[in-house]
Amino acid sequence: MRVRRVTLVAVSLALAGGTLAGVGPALAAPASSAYADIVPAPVTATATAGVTFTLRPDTVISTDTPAVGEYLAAVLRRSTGFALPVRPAGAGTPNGIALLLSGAPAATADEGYQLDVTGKAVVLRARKAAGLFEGVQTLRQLLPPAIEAPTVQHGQWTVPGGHVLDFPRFPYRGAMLDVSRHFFTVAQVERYIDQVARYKVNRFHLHLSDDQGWRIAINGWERLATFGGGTQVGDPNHGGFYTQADYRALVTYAAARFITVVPEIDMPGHTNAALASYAQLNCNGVAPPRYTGTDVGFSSLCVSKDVTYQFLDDVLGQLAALTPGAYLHIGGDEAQSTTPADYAMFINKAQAIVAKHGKAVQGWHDVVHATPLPSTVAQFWDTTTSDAAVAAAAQHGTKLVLSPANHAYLDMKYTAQTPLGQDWAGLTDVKKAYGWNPGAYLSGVPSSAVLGVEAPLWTETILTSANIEFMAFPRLPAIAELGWSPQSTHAWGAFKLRLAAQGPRWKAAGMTYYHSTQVPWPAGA
Ligand code: TNX
Repeated sequence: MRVRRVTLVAVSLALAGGTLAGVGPALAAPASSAYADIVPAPVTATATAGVTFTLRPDTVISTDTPAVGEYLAAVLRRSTGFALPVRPAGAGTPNGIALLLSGAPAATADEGYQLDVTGKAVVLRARKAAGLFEGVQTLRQLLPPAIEAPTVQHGQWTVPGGHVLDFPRFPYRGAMLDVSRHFFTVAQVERYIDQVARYKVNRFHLHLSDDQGWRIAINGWERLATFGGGTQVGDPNHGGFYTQADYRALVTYAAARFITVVPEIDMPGHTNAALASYAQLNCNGVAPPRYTGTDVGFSSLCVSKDVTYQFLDDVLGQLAALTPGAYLHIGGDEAQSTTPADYAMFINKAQAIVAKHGKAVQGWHDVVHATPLPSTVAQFWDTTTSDAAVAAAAQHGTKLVLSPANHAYLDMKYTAQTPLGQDWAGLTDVKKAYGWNPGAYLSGVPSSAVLGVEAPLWTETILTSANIEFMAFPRLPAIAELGWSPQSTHAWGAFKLRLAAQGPRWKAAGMTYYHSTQVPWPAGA
């Protein structure tokens, strides 16, 4: 029998000379093909017409990477109710589902994978366990949406035949959650980590301290958490904090999803919770009251006191010991009550302390006004596309993570009617979230200076997991796709169709999302 291979993704279309804007229904993938619906868009994906793999109760997951095999089995068992035993990979032709660290092309590098689905087997190959994990996320999207349900469903669990070769455009694909303005429990954070992992996000930035609450226990400075953690926006009586064991659990949970936690202690501004907890951190020796409003830029650690640097050494030292990732985020944004000279001196000292504890600094892009160490990463958050100081730093070797507030901030309202969120950076519906190119965004900053992208979710107006999901979906997948997919796949017309196909998956998973009118969601999703 002759097998018809339909090339689905835009890369191939571009090679064929088609301009992406001109891709019409005739060239577009068949609506029925799940290979056209993968988010983020893969490098190449081809469906094999007439071929289907069917998951059965006794389908074996054979693998040389049990952690990823067990992860996949756990995802699939929830909704199928199947046993799906996980076994060591044997010699010979794989059948069932095989996850293998052999035979993947070099192009798959650290996080890429190759997926082949035939009538007999689903074979996922990668060079690293991270690649198998990302391939598993693709495999989930090739199964029917009900696969995402938390309880057993009746269904035909089929995967259409085909081939995927895939690897990321950028190494840094991040999501940030502000647990300071409102506190979120370990379970709530884990729920969000699971949701972002589906879209191949590999960094989780935790904004652990701000004016309204300090959220991590620090030995020797107990009041930071017990007093400074006792408030949140609009609530002087409730807050919360993570014990060091809680934080370790989050790091472990993320690591099992190949996500590195980037913890942030914001300084020298955004520190009222610390200043309220310890009078000696204030230049005048007087602790201010705790703060539950939403202003920014009014607080500062006392940059001229020795105790400030002892404090930094203790906090950053303990955080470094708890964090396997290479980076500690020191904030550095909106330090409006610190003079430029004091700011630069302070950031330089903080960088040295982080380095002493064996880590590198990530900071909001304001840190380029100090003297960035070669390892320092600057995270761009402004709404402009040109910033002379950032461009100069990039030319001198500073690497950038891009979170332009008018595209990537998940706390911006979608429309004027959105009940949650802010609008200082403008209204951001999903087309705008998606509508930029991280490789050519900032003038004077070459693509080679860009490590990747991050979607921050600030939580002044966000109180629940449903609130998080409403603001993150569908925009988080848009930012994740900008970080993963080749620029040649970038086309709003195709992306909105891929997003639409995610709706039923989110619904099956019990997630909340914003039904943007820009996306043709299927009926009932
Ligand atoms: C700006 S831009 C902030 C946060 C706020 C956010 C609200 C930046 C690094 N900081 O402190 O929560 O706007 O949208």
